[in-house]
Amino acid sequence: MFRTIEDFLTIWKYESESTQKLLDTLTDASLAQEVTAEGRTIGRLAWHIVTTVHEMVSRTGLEFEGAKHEGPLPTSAIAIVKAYQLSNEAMISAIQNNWTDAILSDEHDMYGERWTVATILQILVFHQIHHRGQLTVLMRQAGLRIPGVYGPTREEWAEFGMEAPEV
Ligand code: NI
Repeated sequence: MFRTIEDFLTIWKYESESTQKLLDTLTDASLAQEVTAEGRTIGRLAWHIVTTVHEMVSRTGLEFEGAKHEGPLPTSAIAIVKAYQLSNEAMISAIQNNWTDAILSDEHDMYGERWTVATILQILVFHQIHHRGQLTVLMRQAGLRIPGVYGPTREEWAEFGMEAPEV
């Protein structure tokens, strides 16, 4: 649980850079990749990660320019990457300019429940990690090179001239 804004920003810096790194490896052709007919495509899943930044955090009343949930699904990978970068930068600067640590205990209506701002930020992080994991699987199936997040991926071990260790 985040007790200071600085704690969140420190965690978010690593998490958002990891997401950015993953989105950077998307290609236009990969966006339509899906595993099952009912499942989200890569493009849809990536866009969900991007738009959640504004969708979730703006429920606190914080105002910033971010890619909108209702907006059209981009057909180019670079548009998704750019939208994430801009939404993220706008959110961080709005937080830095408007919030103090005391705000973390404010409560807001969230999806039929009452969540503190600290909880909202925690869920933002967990939600992104959850979908980033799903995206990683779809991207690997699409033949994309997967960057490591919490440790090297198979591709990165190979580039070190090593095999990924059995765990
Ligand atoms: Ni979701």
